[in-house]
Amino acid sequence: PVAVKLSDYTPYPFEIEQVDLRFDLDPEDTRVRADLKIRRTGDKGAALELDGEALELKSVAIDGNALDTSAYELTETGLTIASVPDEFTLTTEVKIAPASNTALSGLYMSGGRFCTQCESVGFRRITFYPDRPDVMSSFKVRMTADKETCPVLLSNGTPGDAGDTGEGRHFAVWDDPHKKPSYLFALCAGDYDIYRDQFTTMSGKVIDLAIHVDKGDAERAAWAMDSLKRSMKWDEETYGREYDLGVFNIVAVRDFNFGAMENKGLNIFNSAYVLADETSATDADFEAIESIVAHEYFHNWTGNRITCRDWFQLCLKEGLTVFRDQNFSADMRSRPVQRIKDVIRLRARQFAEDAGPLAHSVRPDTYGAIDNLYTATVYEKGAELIGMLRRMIGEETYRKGMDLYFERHDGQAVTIEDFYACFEEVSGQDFTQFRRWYAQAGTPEVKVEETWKPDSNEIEITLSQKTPATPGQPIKQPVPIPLNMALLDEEGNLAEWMTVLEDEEVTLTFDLPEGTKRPLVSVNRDFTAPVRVARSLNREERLQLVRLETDPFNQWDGVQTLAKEEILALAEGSQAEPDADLVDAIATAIEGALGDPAYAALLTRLPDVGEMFLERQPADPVALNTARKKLQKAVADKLEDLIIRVLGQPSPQPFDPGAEQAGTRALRTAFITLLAGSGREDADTHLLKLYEAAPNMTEKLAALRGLAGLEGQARDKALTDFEEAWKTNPLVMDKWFSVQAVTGDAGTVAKLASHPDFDLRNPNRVRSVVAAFAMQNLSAFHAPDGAGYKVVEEIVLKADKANPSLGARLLTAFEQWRVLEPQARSEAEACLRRLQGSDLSKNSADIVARALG
Ligand code: HT7
Ligand code: ZN
Repeated sequence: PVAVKLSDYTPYPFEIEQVDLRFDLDPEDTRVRADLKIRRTGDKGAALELDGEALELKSVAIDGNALDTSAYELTETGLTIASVPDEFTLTTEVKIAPASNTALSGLYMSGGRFCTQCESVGFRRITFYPDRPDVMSSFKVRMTADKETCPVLLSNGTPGDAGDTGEGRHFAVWDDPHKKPSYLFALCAGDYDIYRDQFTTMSGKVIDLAIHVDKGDAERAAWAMDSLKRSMKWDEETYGREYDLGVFNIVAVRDFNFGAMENKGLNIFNSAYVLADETSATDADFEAIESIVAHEYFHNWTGNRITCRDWFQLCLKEGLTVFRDQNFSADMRSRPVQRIKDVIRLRARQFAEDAGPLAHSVRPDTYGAIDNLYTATVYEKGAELIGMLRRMIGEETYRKGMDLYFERHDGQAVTIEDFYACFEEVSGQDFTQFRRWYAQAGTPEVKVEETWKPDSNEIEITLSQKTPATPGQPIKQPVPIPLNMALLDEEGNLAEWMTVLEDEEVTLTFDLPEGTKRPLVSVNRDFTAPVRVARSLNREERLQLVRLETDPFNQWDGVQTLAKEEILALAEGSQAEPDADLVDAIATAIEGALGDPAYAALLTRLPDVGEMFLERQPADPVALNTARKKLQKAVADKLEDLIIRVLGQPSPQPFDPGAEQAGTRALRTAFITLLAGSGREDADTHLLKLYEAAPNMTEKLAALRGLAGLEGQARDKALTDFEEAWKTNPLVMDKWFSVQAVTGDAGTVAKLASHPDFDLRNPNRVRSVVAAFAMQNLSAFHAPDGAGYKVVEEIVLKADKANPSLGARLLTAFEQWRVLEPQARSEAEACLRRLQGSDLSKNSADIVARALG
C-alpha cells in the first residue's frame, strides 16, 4: 500500500459550516442525503475533494442545481468537483446497503439493528465528505425508519422533533451543538431494552443517561451504568471536567471490531463491555467494563472537545485517555494492584510489539493502513509517556497544564506539540528532548551497575541507557528516563529519590553514615518509566531484594524476575528442577501478602511464555511452557495446604463486584489455577467439585479452564455442562470457546472453528478462538510442525475477506516469528509468505509485509 506521511499534512481548504444529514433507513437500500454548507478558507483554485467509499451516487447538486457528470470526477475513493464557488451548499444523495456491510465500518447491521462505526475512516462509507479529523462541523440528523423494527432512533447531541411519516414509518431529529469531526458521528436504530438513570453535574445540571441493550438484557447493564456515573463524578473531581449535553446514550452491539467508541453523546459499545452479572461475567469482565466505560466517557474532553489534527496524532487522545482511565481504575480499586496489571499488559503487548518487526513510534510519521495504527504502542506506551510527564512536573503542575490545554484548545484539532506547549508554559521546562519518546520506537534498556566502597561507606550507582534499533530507525538518541529509586536496608528505606536519566550515562554517589552495611538498590519503583532494567545480580541478591523491597510494584517485579530466570534455566536445561530456595521465597511472599488477596494473587502469577521471548533468543515456546509448568507445580506443591484451606472456605456472598470481594476471588481463582497445575491425582475431581459449586462465573470459569487443560471425564463433563447451560448466551459461549483454544492444540482450534456456533462474521467469536489460541497459547500456536500456523491461516483468510480490520489484528500474532527456534521460525516464515501470495485485504497485506520486513 502507498504510505501516508505526517510531513505531507496540509490543512483542508474549505470549512464545512453545517452538515444536514437525512437517512432513509433500510437494510438493503438506505438513502443518505447530505447538505453541506461549505465556505472556502484556502487556495482560490482548490478543487473540492470529498472522500467516499462503497457509495452509489444518486445525485449531486450545488445550491440546488444538479451537476452534470462532466462537472465532477467519481472514483473508488471519492468525489472531486474541480470548480466550486467560495460559499455554497453541496447536496449529495447516495445509496448504501447496511445489511451487506461485513467490514463493520460505516453504517452496518448487528442483530437486526442499525449502527455505525466511523473511526477512523468509516464516515466516507456513509456519505461523501472530507473524512479527516481536522474538519469539524455542526451536525443535524434526521432519520426515518420502520416503526416496528426500529422504535428507537438515536444520533449524537440532543433529540428534537419526532413523529410518524406514514406507511408504518417514523422519523426523529437529533442536533449536536458541538462541532465535531466526522469520525465521531453515530447513528443507531432498532428495538432495545433500556436501562435508565440520571446524573447531576457539579453545576447542578441533570443529565439523562440510558444504556440500550438486547431485549431481556437491561438488568445486566447495571454495572456499566454505575461505572458511567462514577466516571462522570471522577472527571469532575480530578480534572474539573463537566458533561456538556443533556443526554448521554450508550448502545451495546454484538458485532463490533473494538471495545467501544466514544461518539459524541452516543457511545457505541461491544456488548462484551456492557453486559455483566455475577452468574455470567467474571471479575475481569466487571473490571474491563468499568475501565472501558470510563475510557469512552473521558474521551468527551480528551478526544471529542479537543481532537487530533490528523491520525498521526492518535496518541494525543488515546495515550492521554488510557492514562486517565488507568488512574480512574486505580482510584476505584487498589493503586499498586492496578499498576501491576497495567505493566503486565504493557510488557505482554507493547514490549513485544516494540521488539519485533511491527515496532513503530508512539507518534509514527508514516502508515500504510490506518486501522493498523490502533496499537499497544499508541495506547499503552502513549499512556506511560503521560505518566512520566506527570511524575516529572508533579501532580499540581500537571493539572495546571491540563487546565490550560482544555482552555486553550477547546473546539480545536491539535497536535502533540500543542499539548506539550501547555506543559512547557506552566512548568517553565523544555520538553524538546522528552518528545523523542514520541518519535523513537523500541524499549530503552537501562543498565544498573553498583560499586560499594566499604572503607568510605560510599555507594556508586551507574545508570546507562540504550534503545535497540527498530525497523527504519537504526540509530537512537537518549531519552529522559525518570526513575524512582531507593537504597534499602533491613530497617526499610535509607534514601528515596527520583533521577531523570537524560544522557547516555550518569553516575550517582551516596556517602552513607559510618558502619552502614551495603545497601540494596531499588530501581524504577512503581515502574516510573517504560523501560527494561538490566542488572547483573545473582539469585541470592535478588532474593534479598524481594525480601527487603518496600515498593509493592518492585517486590512483585522482583518475584517475576526470579521466576523468569528460573523458567529460562529449566527450559535451557541448565537446571533439572526448580530451586527450593526460590520456590520457598515465592511461597513466603504469597503467604506474607494474604492480607491483600488481590496482590497475593498477582504474586502467584508466573511470567507468560511470550514474556520470555524478550529475554533470550532464539526462543523455544514448547520448552518454555514445559519449564513454566514445572515451576508452577513446585509452587503449588509448596502451598498445597494453604490452597486446600482457602478453596475449602466459601466464596464471599452475597456477590459484590467491588475491589474487596474481587480481590478475595482473585486469590481463589489463582489457587484454582495452581491446583490445576499441581499434578495431584485428584486434581480433576476436586476441580469438578469447585466448578459445580462455584456461585459465580469468576470461579466457575477458573475451574473450567483448569479442567480444560486436563484430559479425562471430568473435563468432558464440565465442558458439556457449560455448553448446555449457556448455549443461548453468546458472550458466555465466547468463554467456552476461549478456554478450549487457550488449552488445546491446532486440532482443537479446527474443531472449534467447525462448531455450528462459530461465526466468522462475529469478531468476538473469532477472537475467542483465534486470538485466544495465537496470543495466549504460544506453545501450541508456535508448534514446530507449523500446525498452529496453518489452522490460523485458514481461518484468518476467510475472516479477512469479510472484515479486514479483524483479519489484520489477528495476523499481528505473527509479530514475534523471527525470535523463534529454527523449526517454528521457518514454518512461520513459510506461512507468512503463503499469506503474502494470497488475496489479502489492504490492512492484512500491510501487517504481513511489515512482519516479513
Ligand atoms: N477510539 C476508538 C477506536 C475504535 C476503532 C478504531 C478502528 C476500527 C474500529 C474502532 N472502533 C473503535 C476506541 C477507543 O480507543 O476508545
Ligand atoms: Zn480511546
